[in-house]
Amino acid sequence: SLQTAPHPPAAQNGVGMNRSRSSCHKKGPQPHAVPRITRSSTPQVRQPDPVESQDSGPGPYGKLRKKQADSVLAQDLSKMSVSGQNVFPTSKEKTSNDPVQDGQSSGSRSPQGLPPTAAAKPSPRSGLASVARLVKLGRCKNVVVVAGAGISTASGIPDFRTPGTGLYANLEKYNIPYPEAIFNIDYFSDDPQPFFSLARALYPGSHRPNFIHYFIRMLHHKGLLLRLYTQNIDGLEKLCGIPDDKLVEAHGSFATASCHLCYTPYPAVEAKHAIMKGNVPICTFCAATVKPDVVFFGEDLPQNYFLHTKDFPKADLLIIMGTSLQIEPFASLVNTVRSTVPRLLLNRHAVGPFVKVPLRRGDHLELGDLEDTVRRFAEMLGWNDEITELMRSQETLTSCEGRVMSEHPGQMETSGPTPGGQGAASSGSEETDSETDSKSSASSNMSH
Ligand code: CNA
Repeated sequence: SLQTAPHPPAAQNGVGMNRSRSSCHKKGPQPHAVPRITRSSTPQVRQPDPVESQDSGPGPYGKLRKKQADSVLAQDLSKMSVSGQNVFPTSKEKTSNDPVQDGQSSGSRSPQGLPPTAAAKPSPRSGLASVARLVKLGRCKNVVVVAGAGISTASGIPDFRTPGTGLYANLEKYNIPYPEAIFNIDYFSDDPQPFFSLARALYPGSHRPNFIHYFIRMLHHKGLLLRLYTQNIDGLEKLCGIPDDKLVEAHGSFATASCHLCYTPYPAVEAKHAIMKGNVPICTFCAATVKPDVVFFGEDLPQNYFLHTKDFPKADLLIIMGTSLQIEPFASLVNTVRSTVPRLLLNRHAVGPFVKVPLRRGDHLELGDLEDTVRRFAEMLGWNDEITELMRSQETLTSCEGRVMSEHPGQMETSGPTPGGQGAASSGSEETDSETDSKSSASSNMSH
């Protein structure tokens, strides 16, 4: 069973406080037995690694499977090696071309933290290629993806921590004393404007999903996606058509809104209109400020977050993309897959457990621009054309929806509760996932 996160360290520096939506009786019967976990900006107690005891499970690296391991696969994955970017460097290539040494490319496990050139015998394949082989061999049928702001930078949404472009580097316009204040519920209570100005930039509508989102959707399309755990609040995962039951928006979203004090639901579309116009939406029940249901520091994560207790032990591949793994409980979550399950980090730099060398057996990292990396990954899997086609058909679908919406405003936008009941979901359609795409190919990059 899950532990509720201890008092968030964020609270120590005035960032957070434990507030329970459930204990505030948001709606209907709730609390006591309901497990809670709150969002925190710094690592808390690490969640236990379920690991060794479960190694005999039926996953691709379980003892059962190990006995019948294919030798090429074993060569790829169990050798302590670090590889070059996609290709094994020839003797003619200089050491400085070694991407891991350069701190900017791919690798698998390096023994005893030795530099790549001193590693036992380098694998002829990069970590990315090794994982692609696993997928192609049908060894990964329960893929869990953990994603962060880096998957949406290609859509034009800045992340938090990238120097220069990240939101944390551009805080002047928000007029806040420290970066996390923007998600501090006390601060919001006092002055909602900093968060509302960020919200105006992030509100779904002005950004489109990019190739990375559609790659994840393709994992689902192929029946391989167990679940996507995203920290993002931009709604692009839904917009690209990943269905609700495959998605955990762990930090909430703009799809619903409620009073930040009494949690009385408020129509999301009305909250959006008020915020976009620079007004403050007011709770009809207690007159406090309404906020979109984005999870602030110290607030409870949504209930479906607890699916992780089943998903992570079941995963046979973990892909971590575009996150600095600075926010708990996500940072610890990646340690809860079985120890023999491959973990692939796709990011600009090593983060979380991937910082430590040697890497855990089965850990792979591919460093560089995420969209480039994912395109190469898709290429290795032979999925590029399908993804392009999926993007084309989904973008056509959502632009049709957009037209309907502009003709009948409010009809498709609200997915949150309305005073009279549930609004219609605006998430992407799942229908194309159950059918073979037969539409004509077209289009290149639709990420903007
Ligand atoms: P972060 O701390 O800003 O980390 C982002 C990570 O992605 C960093 O390690 C970057 O190096 C990496 N990255 C960014 N762009 C690229 C790229 N093009 N190629 C490769 N790597 C890249 O953000 P996290 O997601 O780790 O932090 C979680 C916060 C951020 C969540 O609470 C979100 O709500 C919040 N956030 C969300 C959005 C969004 O919804 N799009 C935007 C900004 C912040």
